Amino acid sequence: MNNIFNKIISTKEQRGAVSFALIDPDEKNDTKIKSCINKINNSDFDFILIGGSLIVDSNYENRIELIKSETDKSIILFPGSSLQISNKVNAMLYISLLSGNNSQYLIGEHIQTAGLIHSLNIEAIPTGYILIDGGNSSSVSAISKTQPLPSNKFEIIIAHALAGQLLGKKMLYFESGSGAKESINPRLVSLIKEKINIPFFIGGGIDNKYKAKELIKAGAEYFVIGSAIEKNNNLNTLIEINQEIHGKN
Ligand code: 1GP
Repeated sequence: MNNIFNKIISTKEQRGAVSFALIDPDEKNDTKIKSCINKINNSDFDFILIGGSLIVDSNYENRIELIKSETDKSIILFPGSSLQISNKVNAMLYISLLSGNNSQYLIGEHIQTAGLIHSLNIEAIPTGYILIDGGNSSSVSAISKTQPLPSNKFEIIIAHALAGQLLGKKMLYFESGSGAKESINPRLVSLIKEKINIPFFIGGGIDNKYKAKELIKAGAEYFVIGSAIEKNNNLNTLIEINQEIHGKN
């Protein structure tokens, strides 16, 4: 059962690079969900990721339903915890937080829900998640009670990535945190490309075409864009970011 994983890879082969629009199914976004999906549908994103740090109320699953009803893009869960597991999606990132050494997010949450995921028959994509300092404090760090890796310690970051690859993860995710001041350094992206041979997401703070361009030049192929979608009146920015990602400039 690798339908969505295969679709991600074949999208990369067809389009050069792949963009993932991240929506936080959070109460604060209730008034915005429709306009966010509208922008996502009209700016050439390839997939939708749904996830956030918290579940704040009982409407979480309803919001997933709403997102599904407003788009024909495949929807992938990017869960902040095992409480967010749902079978209303096409697949989920089975995320293991490799940085920070908190066993709860490395393996604990996974054990609690492995039986559930198995019985719901959800496609789970094993993903090693590596949090890197983005210049400001992040929700991931606060919730997981872990420190991000220093952004200038490339060797340490690569060691985490290699460990993830050796452990058999299908993908890696280099995260600077939602709304990061500094997104992943393009020089780090080039080094990851040199050392790692599994596909990897980059996310956090990618909010304009210039950042996307630098990251594309460095060899990034799987982009996650969240906060930029939530801002008002920015359809053009999203179109421009996707033009860079999909080589239309
Ligand atoms: C957060 O990497 C994602 O988990 C996206 O970050 O919200 O800054 O785009 P932004």
